[in-house]
Amino acid sequence: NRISGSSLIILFLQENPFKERIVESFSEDGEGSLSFNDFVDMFSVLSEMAPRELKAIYAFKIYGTVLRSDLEKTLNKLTREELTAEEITLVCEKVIEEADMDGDGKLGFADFENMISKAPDFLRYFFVHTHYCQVGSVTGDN
Ligand SMILES: [Ca+2]
Repeated sequence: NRISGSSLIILFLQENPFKERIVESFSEDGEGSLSFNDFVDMFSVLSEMAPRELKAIYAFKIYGTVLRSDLEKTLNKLTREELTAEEITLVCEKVIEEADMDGDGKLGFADFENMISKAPDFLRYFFVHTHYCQVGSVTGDN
């Protein structure tokens, strides 16, 4: 019962709090309209097979520099408040602790690259987590 790539992307765009920025990042005309080629690019970045560097480039395009408060807000939205405030704080602390190479307390491009090389699933989590939530298999996936 595999969901096709295009319906995955549509689900993802419907649910993702960053959808406008995501669409803008992939839109070649920069105005948020997606050509067929933009759509193909988007799917290849979202796929598990995408090179890490490409994922890092797009992650940084989409999310920009990430502060801990951004992470907390995103996690809250993505998990639909399934996690307690303490759990969210813990997860965010851990993410920053592990990923923040230069120790400035926020995540920049180098930190994204670092995160993705250490945990290739990290980005997948941000990209498709909402989808997995919908089909209820987020915990059963590991
Ligand atoms: Ca940093």
